[in-house]
Amino acid sequence: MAMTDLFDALQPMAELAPCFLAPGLLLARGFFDAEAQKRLAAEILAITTRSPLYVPRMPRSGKPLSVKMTNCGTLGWVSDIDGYRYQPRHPETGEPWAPIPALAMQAWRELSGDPLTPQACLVNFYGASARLGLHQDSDEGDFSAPVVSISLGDSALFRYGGLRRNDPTRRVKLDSGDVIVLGGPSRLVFHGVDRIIPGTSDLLPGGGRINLTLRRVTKPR
Ligand SMILES: O=C(O)CCC(=O)C(=O)O
Repeated sequence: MAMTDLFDALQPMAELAPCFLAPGLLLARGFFDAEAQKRLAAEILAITTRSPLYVPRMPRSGKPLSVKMTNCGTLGWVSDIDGYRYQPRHPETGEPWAPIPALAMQAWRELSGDPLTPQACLVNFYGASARLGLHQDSDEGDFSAPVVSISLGDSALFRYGGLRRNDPTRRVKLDSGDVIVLGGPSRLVFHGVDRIIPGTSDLLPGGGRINLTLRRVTKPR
């Protein structure tokens, strides 16, 4: 086989092989195939009928975020005028969160390297103009477990930097089915979503993007 043919044959595998964007920051492209994306998206949409998406607000100012949120798991992350926290019930309905879907748990098992199960799965919904500013995921009581972040629907421009807000940043496009893991030295890197690219996926009725972040919240006893 000529070198160029070999390169062409290996290219799709290379594109799908998980790769590190930085130490501890893993990108698993196409972790979920089209069928699994459909099943997971349908489960999340069903969860939003039980635990409706709501508009989170910034602590103190009460300014609304452009991303809508809900959760599944035993704990859910909420943000309102009183601050950021994890709680076992939906802030508007008062009901417990639904269990985390099995497919999301599969991503955690296969990619996190953590033997325990996540307690929280934050569900972010991005409409065409939503974005998420640069931040750290630091409200958990245990940073030994990574954050596993699943993308579904329209592609997003994901920005990541270092451990200080002013560290240089880079950008990577995340497509539906991609999974990112922030662990080890990258567990607390600043990251955010500059914007989504509307019309890049027909997975979600009406378009948009869903991101799921699985987290272990408390230290194991
Ligand atoms: O939507 C994303 O890809 C990132 C979500 C995120 O940064 C978060 O939920 O903390």
